[in-house]
Amino acid sequence: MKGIWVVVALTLEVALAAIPEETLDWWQTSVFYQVYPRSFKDSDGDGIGDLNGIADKLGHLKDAGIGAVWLSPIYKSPMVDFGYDIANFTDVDPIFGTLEDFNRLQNRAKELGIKLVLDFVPNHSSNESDWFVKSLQRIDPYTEYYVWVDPKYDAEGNRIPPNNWLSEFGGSAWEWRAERQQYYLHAFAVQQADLNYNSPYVVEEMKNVLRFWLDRGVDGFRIDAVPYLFEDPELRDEPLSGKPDALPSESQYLTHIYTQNLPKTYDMIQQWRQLVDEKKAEDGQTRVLMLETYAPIDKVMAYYGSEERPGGHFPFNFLLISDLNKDSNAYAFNETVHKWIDNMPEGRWANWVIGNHDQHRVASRYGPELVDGLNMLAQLLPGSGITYNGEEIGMVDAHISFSDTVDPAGRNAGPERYELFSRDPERTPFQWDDTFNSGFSTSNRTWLPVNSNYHQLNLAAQKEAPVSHYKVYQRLIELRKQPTVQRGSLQTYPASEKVFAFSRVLSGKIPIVVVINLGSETEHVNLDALADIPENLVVDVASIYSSRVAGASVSRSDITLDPKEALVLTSASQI
Ligand SMILES: *[C@@H]1O[C@H](CO)[C@@H](O)[C@H](O)[C@H]1NC(C)=O
Ligand SMILES: *[C@@H]1O[C@H](CO)[C@@H](O)[C@H](O)[C@H]1NC(C)=O
Ligand SMILES: *[C@@H]1O[C@H](CO)[C@@H](O)[C@H](O)[C@H]1NC(C)=O
Ligand SMILES: *[C@@H]1O[C@H](CO)[C@@H](O)[C@H](O)[C@H]1NC(C)=O
Ligand SMILES: CC(=O)N[C@H]1CO[C@H](CO)[C@@H](O)[C@@H]1O
Ligand SMILES: [Ca+2]
Ligand SMILES: [Ca+2]
Repeated sequence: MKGIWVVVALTLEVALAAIPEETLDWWQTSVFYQVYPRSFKDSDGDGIGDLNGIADKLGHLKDAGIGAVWLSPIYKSPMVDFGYDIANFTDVDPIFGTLEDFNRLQNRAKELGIKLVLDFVPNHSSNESDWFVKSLQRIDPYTEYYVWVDPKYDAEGNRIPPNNWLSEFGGSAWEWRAERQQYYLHAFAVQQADLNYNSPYVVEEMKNVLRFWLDRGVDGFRIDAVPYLFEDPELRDEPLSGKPDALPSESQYLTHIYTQNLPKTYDMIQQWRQLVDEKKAEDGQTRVLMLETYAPIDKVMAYYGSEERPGGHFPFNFLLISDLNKDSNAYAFNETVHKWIDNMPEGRWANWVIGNHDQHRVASRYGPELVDGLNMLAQLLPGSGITYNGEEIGMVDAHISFSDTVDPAGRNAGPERYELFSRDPERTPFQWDDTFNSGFSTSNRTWLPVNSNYHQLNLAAQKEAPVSHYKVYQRLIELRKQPTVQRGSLQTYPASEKVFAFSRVLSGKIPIVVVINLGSETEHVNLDALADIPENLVVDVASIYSSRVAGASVSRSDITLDPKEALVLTSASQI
């Protein structure tokens, strides 16, 4: 008797209400697909991906069922940080093409019904930008465009930076410029000078950047490095983090209480939201704002804003990256899913990210056998699904030697420690087929090497194969159109230490259950604790090494799962 009560209480505790019936907007029902332009498709044989290449390959995204594309930066840039160092925010870099190419890409996307979202990188510009060059010379209104500060002097009278702040890419965040006899701030590379948001000119300039692209018809923005917008005006030293494995030159050596998530940042985001909402008021079409905010959960949630002053449509949910890995058990998965859902302000929309161009690939972090399971989580938990290019075919990190390393975060760390910081392994070219350079480029030298596993692992092969990561992915995207996935309630259930399950239930609709064996042993579990799930279930889609096929029967009360097996179960043979 007691046991039953425990189960019931637990079930009530973890069930989350269904979303009331209403018309969901495009950004809620779409999958967002991040294209890293340098690595997607090279159309002109210079070894670097470009806009015409993306336009050529939009058919793939349509085939996969993608509703929206987010392009990493395509703007004019010296490419020190591969486009995140922007010299002109309203022009396309010649490496990627021209504004006309951009128009063509946009028209092609419209034809296919795919929304186009751009990366907005507000924290810094390239030091090669016109703005910086004029600021260096104190030409107004550019004089205060950047965070310029007078030097300090040590006991021997040597000039030193104004405080201990560190760059994300290693070393002091301050760079001396003799021309101004001042230091400027750079939260990232020396060539990425932080813009000064205390200058009303900068605030207006960056709003004009948003207006420029909105007027050209983009469907929204993904905003880069949001926490870094403002810094402590008193320039106080940051405290030591005490992290044992961080070197004094490395960002993690400090706790970033004076350089990240300052209160003014939230206000700036709300102003940008107001700006995109004004555009929406013209034609009723939502322009989305997605925010990149690596931060503690309360600070992340605050970026949703309030009902009166909304912030982003959503801050990215990086918990499946930051809080879990291949060793996490089912209780940790349960906690992590709840960490987002339970902390999210009421009435807001969730999202699930499993990778991007800054993180080792999901297949490498969790092991290739769990890729389908992770895609099931990202696509079938409540909220928007996000996919980084290559995740749909289970691409893995490539090994890149130090001499081939081009990422400043890796180069700055040096040959001993570069593998801890380099983001090159997750940025290698997309693996289209088994022809030269995986069909990415005809060049003899691609900007990063193509992963040598491309002969086996490529999209064309996965389209041919009866069972593949790509086919699982396609089916998951199809399932997202079900009302149960769009609006159903969520109940999570760690069925054993190694088996994580969740259900999505909507009254009058077919329920969906996902069950994943995270472990390396066979597991026997029952899912009787899941409410409103019938005893007789059928497999809708299974992870690729599963011995089960679509349509196979499974009983709720007695399931045997192979190591790493992941299943989507429903109550009908077809939905
Ligand atoms: C950016 O590029 C556009 C188009 O080439 C040009 O009109 C504009 O003056 C440039 N802006 C800056 C700040 O260099
Ligand atoms: C930008 O920074 C790099 C690295 O410090 C330097 O070599 C270059 O001259 C700078 N460019 C300008 C215009 O200040
Ligand atoms: C799952 O997580 C929720 C939220 O933290 C918690 O209340 C519940 O007890 C967890 N379930 C189990 C079985 O650990
Ligand atoms: C690439 O290399 C091959 C073999 O080394 C050579 O035949 C070909 O001409 C090269 N192509 C280009 C564009 O350099
Ligand atoms: C995921 C992402 O876009 N990361 C970017 C955050 O911002 C820095 C600086 O602009 C880039 O280096 C990262 O790639
Ligand atoms: Ca090219
Ligand atoms: Ca800043």
